[in-house]
Amino acid sequence: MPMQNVRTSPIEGQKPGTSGLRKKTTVFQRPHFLENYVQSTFDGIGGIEGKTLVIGGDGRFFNDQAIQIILRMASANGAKKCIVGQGGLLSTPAASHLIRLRAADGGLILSASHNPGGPDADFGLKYNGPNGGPATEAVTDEIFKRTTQITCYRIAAADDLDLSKLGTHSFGDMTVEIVDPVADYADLMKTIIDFPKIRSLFEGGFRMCFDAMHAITGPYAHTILEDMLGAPKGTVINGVPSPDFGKGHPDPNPIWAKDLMDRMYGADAPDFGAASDGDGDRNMVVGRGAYVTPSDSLALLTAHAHLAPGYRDGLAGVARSMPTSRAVDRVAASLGIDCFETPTGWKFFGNLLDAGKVTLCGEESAGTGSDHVREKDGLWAVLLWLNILAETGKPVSELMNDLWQAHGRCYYSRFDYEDVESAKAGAMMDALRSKLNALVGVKAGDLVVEAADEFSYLDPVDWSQSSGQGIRIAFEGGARAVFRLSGTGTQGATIRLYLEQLETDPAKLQVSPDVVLQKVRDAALSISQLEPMTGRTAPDVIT
Ligand code: VG1
Ligand code: CO
Repeated sequence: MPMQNVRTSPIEGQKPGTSGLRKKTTVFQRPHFLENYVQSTFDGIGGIEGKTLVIGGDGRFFNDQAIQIILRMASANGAKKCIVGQGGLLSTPAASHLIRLRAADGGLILSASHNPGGPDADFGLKYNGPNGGPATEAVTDEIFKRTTQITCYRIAAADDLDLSKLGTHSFGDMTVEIVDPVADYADLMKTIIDFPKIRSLFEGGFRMCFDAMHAITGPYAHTILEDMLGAPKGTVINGVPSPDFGKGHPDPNPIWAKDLMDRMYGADAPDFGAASDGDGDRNMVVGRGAYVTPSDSLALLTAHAHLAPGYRDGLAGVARSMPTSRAVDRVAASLGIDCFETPTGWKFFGNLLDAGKVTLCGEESAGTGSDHVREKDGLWAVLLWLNILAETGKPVSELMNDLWQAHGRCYYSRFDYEDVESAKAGAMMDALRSKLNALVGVKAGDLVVEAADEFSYLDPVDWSQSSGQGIRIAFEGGARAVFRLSGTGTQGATIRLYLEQLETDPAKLQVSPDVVLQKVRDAALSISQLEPMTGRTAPDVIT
Protein backbone atom coordinates (compact mmCIF):
# COMPACT_ATOMS: atom_id res chain seq x y z
CA MET A 1 0.00 0.00 0.00
CA PRO A 2 1.63 3.31 -1.03
CA MET A 3 2.38 5.74 1.79
CA GLN A 4 2.54 9.47 1.49
CA ASN A 5 4.31 12.09 3.58
CA VAL A 6 2.17 15.18 3.22
CA ARG A 7 3.70 18.57 3.97
CA THR A 8 1.61 20.69 6.30
CA SER A 9 1.93 23.55 8.77
CA PRO A 10 0.47 24.17 12.22
CA ILE A 11 -3.21 25.12 12.39
CA GLU A 12 -4.31 27.33 15.22
CA GLY A 13 -6.88 26.27 17.78
CA GLN A 14 -5.99 22.61 18.25
CA LYS A 15 -5.83 22.71 22.02
CA PRO A 16 -7.87 19.87 23.56
CA GLY A 17 -10.48 21.01 26.10
CA THR A 18 -12.29 19.26 28.96
CA SER A 19 -12.73 16.16 26.81
CA GLY A 20 -10.68 16.11 23.62
CA LEU A 21 -10.78 18.52 20.71
CA ARG A 22 -14.23 19.83 19.73
CA LYS A 23 -14.92 22.11 16.82
CA LYS A 24 -17.58 22.87 14.28
CA THR A 25 -17.77 19.98 11.81
CA THR A 26 -16.87 22.39 9.02
CA VAL A 27 -13.64 23.19 10.84
CA PHE A 28 -12.72 19.50 11.14
CA GLN A 29 -13.45 19.14 7.41
CA ARG A 30 -10.98 21.86 6.41
CA PRO A 31 -7.89 20.64 4.54
CA HIS A 32 -5.32 19.06 6.90
CA PHE A 33 -7.28 19.92 10.08
CA LEU A 34 -8.13 16.36 11.13
CA GLU A 35 -4.88 14.98 9.72
CA ASN A 36 -2.74 17.48 11.63
CA TYR A 37 -4.50 16.64 14.88
CA VAL A 38 -4.31 12.89 14.38
CA GLN A 39 -0.59 13.01 13.50
CA SER A 40 0.06 15.27 16.53
CA THR A 41 -1.78 12.78 18.71
CA PHE A 42 0.29 9.88 17.38
CA ASP A 43 3.51 11.86 17.84
CA GLY A 44 2.41 13.21 21.24
CA ILE A 45 2.02 9.69 22.64
CA GLY A 46 5.44 8.62 21.42
CA GLY A 47 4.43 7.20 18.05
CA ILE A 48 2.19 4.21 17.32
CA GLU A 49 4.57 1.85 15.58
CA GLY A 50 3.69 -1.75 16.49
CA LYS A 51 0.81 -0.58 18.66
CA THR A 52 -2.82 -1.64 18.86
CA LEU A 53 -5.53 1.02 18.93
CA VAL A 54 -9.27 0.87 19.52
CA ILE A 55 -11.24 3.19 17.23
CA GLY A 56 -14.92 4.10 17.16
CA GLY A 57 -17.32 6.96 17.45
CA ASP A 58 -20.87 8.02 18.23
CA GLY A 59 -21.96 7.91 14.59
CA ARG A 60 -22.39 11.63 14.15
CA PHE A 61 -22.03 13.28 10.76
CA PHE A 62 -18.44 12.90 9.43
CA ASN A 63 -17.78 9.86 11.71
CA ASP A 64 -17.64 7.58 8.65
CA GLN A 65 -15.23 9.71 6.65
CA ALA A 66 -13.01 10.66 9.59
CA ILE A 67 -12.55 7.05 10.64
CA GLN A 68 -11.28 6.11 7.17
CA ILE A 69 -8.71 8.91 7.32
CA ILE A 70 -7.62 7.79 10.79
CA LEU A 71 -7.21 4.17 9.64
CA ARG A 72 -5.10 5.24 6.67
CA MET A 73 -2.95 7.37 8.97
CA ALA A 74 -2.64 4.59 11.57
CA SER A 75 -1.45 2.24 8.84
CA ALA A 76 1.08 4.74 7.48
CA ASN A 77 2.36 5.37 11.00
CA GLY A 78 3.12 1.69 11.50
CA ALA A 79 0.30 0.59 13.83
CA LYS A 80 0.07 -3.17 14.21
CA LYS A 81 -3.66 -3.38 14.64
CA CYS A 82 -6.83 -1.32 14.92
CA ILE A 83 -9.89 -2.74 16.65
CA VAL A 84 -12.91 -0.91 15.22
CA GLY A 85 -16.57 -1.03 16.21
CA GLN A 86 -18.80 -2.30 13.38
CA GLY A 87 -19.94 0.60 11.22
CA GLY A 88 -17.33 2.76 12.98
CA LEU A 89 -19.52 2.84 16.08
CA LEU A 90 -18.56 2.51 19.74
CA SER A 91 -20.03 4.25 22.75
CA THR A 92 -17.39 5.99 24.85
CA PRO A 93 -17.72 3.53 27.78
CA ALA A 94 -17.65 0.57 25.37
CA ALA A 95 -14.46 1.96 23.79
CA SER A 96 -12.92 2.34 27.23
CA HIS A 97 -13.84 -1.25 28.06
CA LEU A 98 -12.47 -2.58 24.78
CA ILE A 99 -9.12 -0.87 25.33
CA ARG A 100 -8.86 -2.57 28.71
CA LEU A 101 -10.25 -5.95 27.65
CA ARG A 102 -7.90 -6.28 24.69
CA ALA A 103 -4.94 -4.67 26.47
CA ALA A 104 -4.69 -2.15 23.63
CA ASP A 105 -2.20 0.70 23.74
CA GLY A 106 -4.94 3.31 23.59
CA GLY A 107 -7.85 4.46 21.50
CA LEU A 108 -9.37 7.23 19.47
CA ILE A 109 -13.00 8.20 20.10
CA LEU A 110 -14.75 10.25 17.47
CA SER A 111 -17.37 12.29 19.30
CA ALA A 112 -18.37 15.70 20.51
CA SER A 113 -20.48 13.94 23.12
CA HIS A 114 -23.52 15.97 24.20
CA ASN A 115 -22.90 18.66 21.55
CA PRO A 116 -25.32 18.47 18.59
CA GLY A 117 -24.10 16.74 15.40
CA GLY A 118 -24.52 17.43 11.70
CA PRO A 119 -22.86 19.39 8.91
CA ASP A 120 -23.52 22.67 10.74
CA ALA A 121 -23.01 21.33 14.24
CA ASP A 122 -20.07 19.85 16.12
CA PHE A 123 -17.46 17.12 15.75
CA GLY A 124 -14.73 15.97 18.10
CA LEU A 125 -11.84 13.60 18.64
CA LYS A 126 -10.35 12.29 21.83
CA TYR A 127 -7.42 10.07 22.72
CA ASN A 128 -7.71 7.57 25.58
CA GLY A 129 -4.69 5.87 27.08
CA PRO A 130 -3.92 2.22 27.83
CA ASN A 131 -5.97 2.32 31.05
CA GLY A 132 -9.02 3.13 28.88
CA GLY A 133 -9.36 6.64 30.28
CA PRO A 134 -9.11 10.09 28.71
CA ALA A 135 -5.54 11.28 28.24
CA THR A 136 -4.16 13.08 31.28
CA GLU A 137 -3.26 16.76 31.08
CA ALA A 138 0.43 15.92 30.62
CA VAL A 139 -0.47 13.93 27.48
CA THR A 140 -2.92 16.48 26.06
CA ASP A 141 -0.31 19.20 26.64
CA GLU A 142 2.19 17.18 24.62
CA ILE A 143 -0.35 16.60 21.83
CA PHE A 144 -1.11 20.30 21.73
CA LYS A 145 2.61 21.15 21.58
CA ARG A 146 2.96 18.87 18.54
CA THR A 147 0.06 20.66 16.80
CA THR A 148 2.07 23.87 17.00
CA GLN A 149 5.20 22.30 15.48
CA ILE A 150 3.87 19.90 12.85
CA THR A 151 5.45 19.96 9.40
CA CYS A 152 4.16 16.76 7.81
CA TYR A 153 1.77 13.86 8.32
CA ARG A 154 1.81 10.28 7.09
CA ILE A 155 -1.13 8.72 5.31
CA ALA A 156 -1.63 5.61 3.17
CA ALA A 157 -3.27 5.79 -0.23
CA ALA A 158 -6.01 3.19 -0.04
CA ASP A 159 -9.67 2.67 -0.76
CA ASP A 160 -12.15 2.93 2.07
CA LEU A 161 -12.40 -0.21 4.18
CA ASP A 162 -15.87 -1.75 4.46
CA LEU A 163 -16.57 -1.38 8.18
CA SER A 164 -19.78 -3.38 8.08
CA LYS A 165 -18.06 -6.79 7.90
CA LEU A 166 -17.19 -8.35 11.24
CA GLY A 167 -13.84 -10.11 11.38
CA THR A 168 -10.18 -9.52 10.66
CA HIS A 169 -9.03 -7.71 7.53
CA SER A 170 -5.61 -6.65 6.38
CA PHE A 171 -5.00 -3.07 5.55
CA GLY A 172 -1.47 -2.72 4.20
CA ASP A 173 0.79 -4.13 6.92
CA MET A 174 -1.83 -3.35 9.55
CA THR A 175 -4.66 -5.60 10.71
CA VAL A 176 -8.14 -4.18 11.21
CA GLU A 177 -10.47 -6.21 13.39
CA ILE A 178 -14.11 -5.20 13.17
CA VAL A 179 -16.03 -6.11 16.30
CA ASP A 180 -19.64 -6.05 17.47
CA PRO A 181 -19.83 -2.77 19.42
CA VAL A 182 -22.31 -4.09 21.98
CA ALA A 183 -21.34 -7.70 22.83
CA ASP A 184 -18.27 -7.19 25.07
CA TYR A 185 -19.91 -4.30 26.86
CA ALA A 186 -23.06 -6.32 27.56
CA ASP A 187 -20.93 -9.20 28.90
CA LEU A 188 -19.20 -6.80 31.28
CA MET A 189 -22.54 -5.48 32.57
CA LYS A 190 -23.64 -9.04 33.37
CA THR A 191 -20.70 -9.44 35.74
CA ILE A 192 -21.47 -6.38 37.87
CA ILE A 193 -25.25 -6.02 37.73
CA ASP A 194 -27.82 -8.60 38.82
CA PHE A 195 -29.54 -9.31 35.50
CA PRO A 196 -31.93 -12.03 36.80
CA LYS A 197 -33.15 -9.66 39.52
CA ILE A 198 -33.90 -6.92 36.99
CA ARG A 199 -35.51 -9.43 34.65
CA SER A 200 -37.95 -10.40 37.41
CA LEU A 201 -38.67 -6.74 38.05
CA PHE A 202 -39.80 -6.34 34.43
CA GLU A 203 -41.70 -9.63 34.61
CA GLY A 204 -43.63 -8.15 37.50
CA GLY A 205 -44.92 -5.36 35.27
CA PHE A 206 -42.36 -2.66 36.08
CA ARG A 207 -42.44 -0.08 33.30
CA MET A 208 -39.57 2.01 32.04
CA CYS A 209 -38.84 4.50 29.29
CA PHE A 210 -35.26 4.88 28.03
CA ASP A 211 -34.65 7.78 25.66
CA ALA A 212 -31.54 7.10 23.57
CA MET A 213 -31.92 10.56 21.99
CA HIS A 214 -31.18 9.18 18.47
CA ALA A 215 -27.61 8.61 19.64
CA ILE A 216 -25.16 5.78 20.25
CA THR A 217 -26.83 4.08 23.24
CA GLY A 218 -29.79 2.98 21.09
CA PRO A 219 -28.27 -0.38 20.04
CA TYR A 220 -26.86 -0.99 23.52
CA ALA A 221 -30.17 -0.23 25.22
CA HIS A 222 -32.24 -2.31 22.79
CA THR A 223 -29.95 -5.31 23.34
CA ILE A 224 -29.50 -5.05 27.09
CA LEU A 225 -32.85 -3.70 28.30
CA GLU A 226 -35.23 -5.30 25.84
CA ASP A 227 -33.45 -8.44 24.61
CA MET A 228 -31.47 -9.50 27.67
CA LEU A 229 -33.54 -8.10 30.55
CA GLY A 230 -36.96 -8.65 29.06
CA ALA A 231 -38.26 -5.08 29.13
CA PRO A 232 -41.15 -4.83 26.66
CA LYS A 233 -40.37 -3.64 23.12
CA GLY A 234 -40.92 0.09 23.00
CA THR A 235 -39.16 0.61 26.34
CA VAL A 236 -36.32 2.22 24.37
CA ILE A 237 -37.36 5.27 22.38
CA ASN A 238 -35.34 7.16 19.75
CA GLY A 239 -33.12 4.10 19.61
CA VAL A 240 -31.69 4.33 16.11
CA PRO A 241 -28.50 6.44 15.98
CA SER A 242 -28.66 9.15 13.35
CA PRO A 243 -25.83 11.41 12.11
CA ASP A 244 -27.60 14.55 13.35
CA PHE A 245 -29.30 12.91 16.35
CA GLY A 246 -32.71 13.50 14.81
CA LYS A 247 -31.79 17.20 14.72
CA GLY A 248 -31.90 17.14 18.50
CA HIS A 249 -29.46 18.09 21.20
CA PRO A 250 -28.26 14.79 22.66
CA ASP A 251 -27.77 16.15 26.16
CA PRO A 252 -29.77 14.21 28.75
CA ASN A 253 -31.23 16.88 30.99
CA PRO A 254 -34.78 18.08 31.68
CA ILE A 255 -34.49 20.73 28.95
CA TRP A 256 -33.24 18.61 26.05
CA ALA A 257 -35.00 15.40 27.12
CA LYS A 258 -38.29 17.23 27.51
CA ASP A 259 -40.42 14.50 25.88
CA LEU A 260 -39.19 12.03 28.43
CA MET A 261 -39.82 14.51 31.25
CA ASP A 262 -43.38 15.08 29.99
CA ARG A 263 -44.01 11.33 30.01
CA MET A 264 -42.58 10.92 33.49
CA TYR A 265 -44.65 13.77 34.90
CA GLY A 266 -47.79 12.92 32.88
CA ALA A 267 -50.76 10.69 33.56
CA ASP A 268 -49.92 6.96 33.55
CA ALA A 269 -46.20 7.66 33.78
CA PRO A 270 -43.83 4.66 33.76
CA ASP A 271 -42.04 3.71 36.99
CA PHE A 272 -38.64 4.81 35.77
CA GLY A 273 -37.21 7.00 33.04
CA ALA A 274 -33.67 7.50 31.79
CA ALA A 275 -31.77 9.07 28.92
CA SER A 276 -28.23 9.09 27.60
CA ASP A 277 -26.12 11.48 25.53
CA GLY A 278 -24.49 11.47 22.08
CA ASP A 279 -21.64 9.11 22.99
CA GLY A 280 -23.38 7.17 25.74
CA ASP A 281 -21.37 8.26 28.75
CA ARG A 282 -23.96 10.51 30.41
CA ASN A 283 -27.22 9.55 32.06
CA MET A 284 -30.32 11.26 33.31
CA VAL A 285 -32.55 9.48 35.78
CA VAL A 286 -36.15 10.34 36.60
CA GLY A 287 -38.77 8.51 38.61
CA ARG A 288 -42.50 8.91 38.24
CA GLY A 289 -42.89 12.62 38.94
CA ALA A 290 -39.43 12.68 40.50
CA TYR A 291 -36.42 14.09 38.64
CA VAL A 292 -33.11 13.13 40.24
CA THR A 293 -30.25 15.60 39.97
CA PRO A 294 -27.01 13.93 38.84
CA SER A 295 -25.36 14.97 42.11
CA ASP A 296 -28.13 13.25 44.08
CA SER A 297 -27.92 10.24 41.80
CA LEU A 298 -24.24 9.81 42.67
CA ALA A 299 -25.09 10.02 46.37
CA LEU A 300 -27.92 7.49 46.00
CA LEU A 301 -25.75 5.04 44.06
CA THR A 302 -23.02 5.39 46.67
CA ALA A 303 -25.49 4.61 49.45
CA HIS A 304 -26.90 1.49 47.75
CA ALA A 305 -24.19 0.16 45.40
CA HIS A 306 -23.57 -2.82 47.70
CA LEU A 307 -26.91 -4.22 46.50
CA ALA A 308 -25.35 -5.00 43.10
CA PRO A 309 -23.00 -8.00 42.63
CA GLY A 310 -20.07 -5.87 41.45
CA TYR A 311 -20.04 -3.81 44.63
CA ARG A 312 -21.06 -6.37 47.30
CA ASP A 313 -17.82 -5.83 49.20
CA GLY A 314 -18.44 -2.10 49.52
CA LEU A 315 -16.68 0.87 47.97
CA ALA A 316 -13.02 1.80 48.36
CA GLY A 317 -13.93 5.48 48.16
CA VAL A 318 -15.77 7.92 45.93
CA ALA A 319 -14.89 11.04 43.96
CA ARG A 320 -16.82 13.94 42.53
CA SER A 321 -15.87 16.92 40.41
CA MET A 322 -15.62 20.15 42.37
CA PRO A 323 -18.86 21.77 41.08
CA THR A 324 -20.85 18.60 41.84
CA SER A 325 -22.97 18.98 44.98
CA ARG A 326 -21.65 17.75 48.27
CA ALA A 327 -24.47 15.24 48.72
CA VAL A 328 -22.10 12.33 48.07
CA ASP A 329 -19.64 13.66 50.66
CA ARG A 330 -22.30 13.22 53.32
CA VAL A 331 -23.06 9.66 52.29
CA ALA A 332 -19.35 8.81 52.10
CA ALA A 333 -18.82 10.21 55.60
CA SER A 334 -21.61 8.01 56.94
CA LEU A 335 -20.06 4.97 55.26
CA GLY A 336 -16.62 5.88 56.60
CA ILE A 337 -15.02 6.02 53.13
CA ASP A 338 -12.91 8.72 51.46
CA CYS A 339 -14.48 11.28 49.16
CA PHE A 340 -12.15 13.06 46.71
CA GLU A 341 -12.85 16.40 45.01
CA THR A 342 -11.35 16.72 41.52
CA PRO A 343 -11.46 19.29 38.71
CA THR A 344 -14.18 18.97 36.05
CA GLY A 345 -13.62 16.24 33.44
CA TRP A 346 -13.25 12.48 33.64
CA LYS A 347 -9.49 12.53 33.06
CA PHE A 348 -9.00 13.51 36.70
CA PHE A 349 -10.66 10.35 38.02
CA GLY A 350 -8.32 7.96 36.18
CA ASN A 351 -5.44 7.97 38.66
CA LEU A 352 -7.77 7.54 41.64
CA LEU A 353 -9.48 4.59 39.95
CA ASP A 354 -6.20 3.02 38.82
CA ALA A 355 -4.78 3.32 42.34
CA GLY A 356 -7.84 1.64 43.83
CA LYS A 357 -8.65 4.71 45.92
CA VAL A 358 -12.19 5.09 44.58
CA THR A 359 -14.85 2.77 43.20
CA LEU A 360 -17.53 5.24 42.13
CA CYS A 361 -17.24 8.74 40.76
CA GLY A 362 -19.48 11.33 39.20
CA GLU A 363 -20.15 14.82 37.97
CA GLU A 364 -23.08 17.21 38.16
CA SER A 365 -23.30 17.13 34.36
CA ALA A 366 -25.01 13.74 34.32
CA GLY A 367 -21.86 11.65 34.40
CA THR A 368 -21.55 8.68 36.74
CA GLY A 369 -19.13 5.80 36.54
CA SER A 370 -17.17 3.19 38.42
CA ASP A 371 -13.94 1.24 38.28
CA HIS A 372 -15.39 -1.14 35.66
CA VAL A 373 -14.12 1.24 32.94
CA ARG A 374 -12.26 4.56 32.91
CA GLU A 375 -15.04 6.70 31.46
CA LYS A 376 -18.40 7.75 32.74
CA ASP A 377 -21.02 5.26 31.69
CA GLY A 378 -24.64 6.17 31.02
CA LEU A 379 -26.21 2.76 30.61
CA TRP A 380 -24.26 1.27 33.52
CA ALA A 381 -25.70 3.96 35.81
CA VAL A 382 -29.20 3.14 34.60
CA LEU A 383 -28.61 -0.57 35.20
CA LEU A 384 -27.27 0.06 38.70
CA TRP A 385 -30.36 2.12 39.42
CA LEU A 386 -32.56 -0.71 38.14
CA ASN A 387 -30.67 -3.17 40.34
CA ILE A 388 -31.28 -0.95 43.36
CA LEU A 389 -34.96 -0.46 42.48
CA ALA A 390 -35.36 -4.22 42.13
CA GLU A 391 -33.63 -4.97 45.45
CA THR A 392 -35.39 -2.33 47.54
CA GLY A 393 -38.79 -2.52 45.86
CA LYS A 394 -39.16 1.21 46.50
CA PRO A 395 -40.07 3.86 43.94
CA VAL A 396 -37.51 6.50 43.01
CA SER A 397 -39.31 9.24 44.96
CA GLU A 398 -39.20 7.21 48.16
CA LEU A 399 -35.53 6.33 47.75
CA MET A 400 -34.71 10.00 47.29
CA ASN A 401 -36.79 11.05 50.26
CA ASP A 402 -35.10 8.43 52.45
CA LEU A 403 -31.70 9.70 51.31
CA TRP A 404 -32.57 13.31 52.17
CA GLN A 405 -34.05 12.36 55.54
CA ALA A 406 -30.85 10.53 56.40
CA HIS A 407 -28.27 12.99 55.04
CA GLY A 408 -30.01 16.30 54.35
CA ARG A 409 -30.76 17.56 50.85
CA CYS A 410 -28.32 19.51 48.70
CA TYR A 411 -30.65 21.60 46.56
CA TYR A 412 -28.82 22.17 43.30
CA SER A 413 -29.04 23.92 39.95
CA ARG A 414 -26.72 24.97 37.13
CA PHE A 415 -27.11 28.09 35.01
CA ASP A 416 -25.40 28.15 31.59
CA TYR A 417 -24.78 31.42 29.77
CA GLU A 418 -23.84 30.29 26.29
CA ASP A 419 -21.96 31.93 23.44
CA VAL A 420 -20.89 34.88 25.56
CA GLU A 421 -18.23 37.08 23.97
CA SER A 422 -15.00 35.44 25.12
CA ALA A 423 -13.40 38.73 26.17
CA LYS A 424 -16.37 39.64 28.35
CA ALA A 425 -16.54 36.21 29.97
CA GLY A 426 -12.80 36.36 30.66
CA ALA A 427 -13.08 39.86 32.10
CA MET A 428 -15.85 38.78 34.45
CA MET A 429 -13.82 35.82 35.72
CA ASP A 430 -10.71 38.03 36.11
CA ALA A 431 -12.64 40.63 38.09
CA LEU A 432 -14.08 37.97 40.35
CA ARG A 433 -10.70 36.35 40.84
CA SER A 434 -9.12 39.65 41.81
CA LYS A 435 -11.53 40.22 44.66
CA LEU A 436 -11.62 36.74 46.15
CA ASN A 437 -9.41 37.61 49.12
CA ALA A 438 -11.60 40.53 50.08
CA LEU A 439 -14.85 38.58 49.95
CA VAL A 440 -14.76 36.75 53.28
CA GLY A 441 -17.25 38.32 55.68
CA VAL A 442 -18.93 40.35 52.92
CA LYS A 443 -22.73 40.37 52.96
CA ALA A 444 -24.36 39.80 49.58
CA GLY A 445 -28.14 40.01 49.70
CA ASP A 446 -29.13 37.85 52.65
CA LEU A 447 -25.99 35.75 52.71
CA VAL A 448 -22.53 36.22 54.19
CA VAL A 449 -19.43 34.86 52.45
CA GLU A 450 -17.60 32.27 54.54
CA ALA A 451 -14.80 31.33 52.12
CA ALA A 452 -13.80 32.12 48.54
CA ASP A 453 -11.03 30.69 46.38
CA GLU A 454 -10.04 29.43 42.96
CA PHE A 455 -9.91 25.65 42.94
CA SER A 456 -6.64 23.96 42.22
CA TYR A 457 -5.99 20.25 42.50
CA LEU A 458 -3.01 18.28 43.62
CA ASP A 459 -3.41 14.73 42.32
CA PRO A 460 -2.81 12.42 45.32
CA VAL A 461 -1.42 9.68 43.08
CA ASP A 462 1.09 11.35 40.75
CA TRP A 463 1.21 14.76 42.48
CA SER A 464 0.48 16.64 39.28
CA GLN A 465 -1.02 20.06 39.87
CA SER A 466 -3.96 21.60 37.98
CA SER A 467 -4.81 25.19 38.73
CA GLY A 468 -7.50 27.63 37.60
CA GLN A 469 -10.25 25.00 37.92
CA GLY A 470 -13.18 27.20 38.90
CA ILE A 471 -14.02 29.88 41.44
CA ARG A 472 -15.96 28.77 44.48
CA ILE A 473 -17.73 30.92 47.03
CA ALA A 474 -19.11 29.34 50.19
CA PHE A 475 -21.67 31.17 52.29
CA GLU A 476 -22.59 30.80 55.92
CA GLY A 477 -25.50 28.38 56.31
CA GLY A 478 -24.42 25.78 53.72
CA ALA A 479 -24.85 27.61 50.41
CA ARG A 480 -22.21 27.55 47.66
CA ALA A 481 -21.79 29.16 44.26
CA VAL A 482 -19.20 28.05 41.69
CA PHE A 483 -18.19 29.84 38.49
CA ARG A 484 -16.25 28.32 35.65
CA LEU A 485 -15.81 28.57 31.91
CA SER A 486 -16.79 25.53 29.88
CA GLY A 487 -14.07 23.62 28.03
CA THR A 488 -16.34 21.81 25.56
CA GLY A 489 -18.09 24.62 23.69
CA THR A 490 -17.32 25.45 20.07
CA GLN A 491 -18.62 28.99 19.90
CA GLY A 492 -17.73 31.97 22.12
CA ALA A 493 -17.53 31.23 25.84
CA THR A 494 -20.01 29.40 28.05
CA ILE A 495 -20.14 30.55 31.66
CA ARG A 496 -21.42 27.95 34.08
CA LEU A 497 -22.80 29.06 37.44
CA TYR A 498 -23.44 26.18 39.84
CA LEU A 499 -25.69 26.83 42.85
CA GLU A 500 -26.14 24.70 45.91
CA GLN A 501 -27.89 24.97 49.27
CA LEU A 502 -27.79 22.33 51.97
CA GLU A 503 -31.00 21.80 53.93
CA THR A 504 -31.12 19.46 56.93
CA ASP A 505 -34.48 20.44 58.45
CA PRO A 506 -36.69 17.35 57.85
CA ALA A 507 -39.68 19.62 57.32
CA LYS A 508 -38.02 21.47 54.42
CA LEU A 509 -36.92 18.65 52.15
CA GLN A 510 -39.69 18.90 49.54
CA VAL A 511 -39.47 22.56 48.56
CA SER A 512 -39.03 23.73 44.96
CA PRO A 513 -35.29 24.11 44.20
CA ASP A 514 -35.86 27.56 42.62
CA VAL A 515 -37.26 28.86 45.87
CA VAL A 516 -34.51 27.41 48.01
CA LEU A 517 -31.74 28.58 45.67
CA GLN A 518 -32.97 32.12 45.19
CA LYS A 519 -30.79 33.63 47.91
CA VAL A 520 -27.58 32.02 46.71
CA ARG A 521 -28.42 32.91 43.12
CA ASP A 522 -28.95 36.57 44.04
CA ALA A 523 -25.76 36.63 46.09
CA ALA A 524 -23.70 35.01 43.31
CA LEU A 525 -25.01 37.38 40.66
CA SER A 526 -24.44 40.41 42.85
CA ILE A 527 -20.88 39.45 43.78
CA SER A 528 -19.88 38.50 40.23
CA GLN A 529 -21.75 41.26 38.39
CA LEU A 530 -22.17 38.56 35.76
CA GLU A 531 -25.18 40.10 34.10
CA PRO A 532 -23.95 43.68 33.62
CA MET A 533 -20.47 42.48 32.65
CA THR A 534 -21.68 40.07 29.98
CA GLY A 535 -24.78 41.91 28.85
CA ARG A 536 -26.91 38.86 29.70
CA THR A 537 -30.08 39.11 31.71
CA ALA A 538 -30.84 35.41 32.00
CA PRO A 539 -29.12 32.07 31.49
CA ASP A 540 -29.78 30.17 28.24
CA VAL A 541 -30.19 26.84 29.95
CA ILE A 542 -31.05 26.03 33.56
CA THR A 543 -30.63 22.42 34.67
C1 VG1 B 1 -18.72 19.39 30.38
C2 VG1 B 1 -19.17 19.00 31.76
C3 VG1 B 1 -18.15 18.07 32.39
C4 VG1 B 1 -17.92 16.86 31.49
C5 VG1 B 1 -17.54 17.32 30.09
C6 VG1 B 1 -17.43 16.18 29.12
O1 VG1 B 1 -17.51 20.09 30.44
O2 VG1 B 1 -19.38 20.13 32.57
O3 VG1 B 1 -18.60 17.68 33.67
O4 VG1 B 1 -16.90 16.05 32.00
O5 VG1 B 1 -18.53 18.22 29.59
O6 VG1 B 1 -18.61 15.43 29.08
P1 VG1 B 1 -17.43 21.71 30.36
O7 VG1 B 1 -15.98 22.01 30.36
O8 VG1 B 1 -18.17 22.13 29.16
O9 VG1 B 1 -18.14 22.19 31.61
V1 VG1 B 1 -19.11 14.78 27.63
O10 VG1 B 1 -20.36 13.66 27.95
O11 VG1 B 1 -19.53 16.12 26.78
O12 VG1 B 1 -17.73 14.03 27.07
CO1 CO C 1 -20.72 12.32 26.54
